Amino acid sequence: MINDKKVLFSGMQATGSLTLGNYLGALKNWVTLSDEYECFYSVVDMHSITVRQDPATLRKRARALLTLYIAAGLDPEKNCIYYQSHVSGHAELAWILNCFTYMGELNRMTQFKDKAAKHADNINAGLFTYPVLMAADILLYQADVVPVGIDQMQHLELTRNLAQRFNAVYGDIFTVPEAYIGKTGAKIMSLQEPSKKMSKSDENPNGSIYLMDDPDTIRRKCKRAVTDSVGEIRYCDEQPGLRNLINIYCACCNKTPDEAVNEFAGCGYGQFKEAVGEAVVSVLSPLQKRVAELEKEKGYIDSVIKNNAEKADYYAGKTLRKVQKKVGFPERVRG
Ligand code: ATP
Ligand code: LTN
Repeated sequence: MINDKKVLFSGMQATGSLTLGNYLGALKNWVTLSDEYECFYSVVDMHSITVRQDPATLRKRARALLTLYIAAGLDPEKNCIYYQSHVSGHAELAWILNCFTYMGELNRMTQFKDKAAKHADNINAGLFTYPVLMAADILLYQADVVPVGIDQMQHLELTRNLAQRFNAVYGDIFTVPEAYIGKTGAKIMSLQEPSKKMSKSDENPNGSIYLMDDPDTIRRKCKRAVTDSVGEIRYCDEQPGLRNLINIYCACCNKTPDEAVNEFAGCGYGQFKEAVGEAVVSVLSPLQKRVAELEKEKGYIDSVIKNNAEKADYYAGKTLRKVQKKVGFPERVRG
């Protein structure tokens, strides 16, 4: 607990351009939760270098992501918005947790298997131990809840196991976190291959709507989305493309699938796709405007970066010192 509130932690990588999936599956929920919890939202740049990055591009994207957090409605006075690499406790706790993680556990991680297959020329140890760094992110702040998309559940399960394993040996040190999966938008699929999740690293740009896409591009991508030949607006597993569009529409308009199906009963796919396009535009246009405004306020963003890194470092340090003492590191001599 911090200030009598439960603690929430989440993070996003600054790799690639963020998609509508990232927004509806993560950012949008973050904003809803930000009043109820004491929140830490990190730009997890240390995770990003598990895949080779161009330094200048990474720096630029990290700043753009931090700005986007604020533009999406997270107040940096109330929410701790910071760069992971500015708080050394993440790496320090990750090392200790590495020594409590079994190779077999990491071998089972599907994200590792996927990324190793994609980057066969660079299967580095960081890619393998990535979930341990993620566990450190969460446990460092004694987070109670972690809003993530379904794809991150396996990593969260590992985090819980590590917390319980550590606590079983040393007493109640870590809060065991719970995942928070939003009701709508938990898994937005590719517009071109509805069996695959919409991803910022997809090679086909028509499969994803990027948060910075202009209105015409958004409308065009929705219009071209893959559907089926049934020709009837229904929300079912047999029509995965359409179901995905309904999910997108509902997440953008805060409606339920039943409401959407009723609203478009008897309409053709073309008409529905147009409505989806407009719904997405109405969510993304204001967001893009706020990003453009914030980009001009350099001094303000810099102060957010500085103040929140200090705040995060303070809370991280508290947990880290406890953990270091428990595992037997000698206390520092101060003064
Ligand atoms: P990549 O595919 O390049 O690995 P990504 O698009 O999956 O990246 P992440 O940085 O891994 O993005 O995810 C950031 C957050 O967005 C996570 O909480 C993740 O669960 C969520 N997320 C990502 N894609 C989707 C999606 N298609 N639908 C719902 N949530 C998503
Ligand atoms: N692994 C996550 C990003 C991430 C994260 C975290 C999410 C890193 N650390 C801590 C929640 C909590 C991803 O790839 N989406």
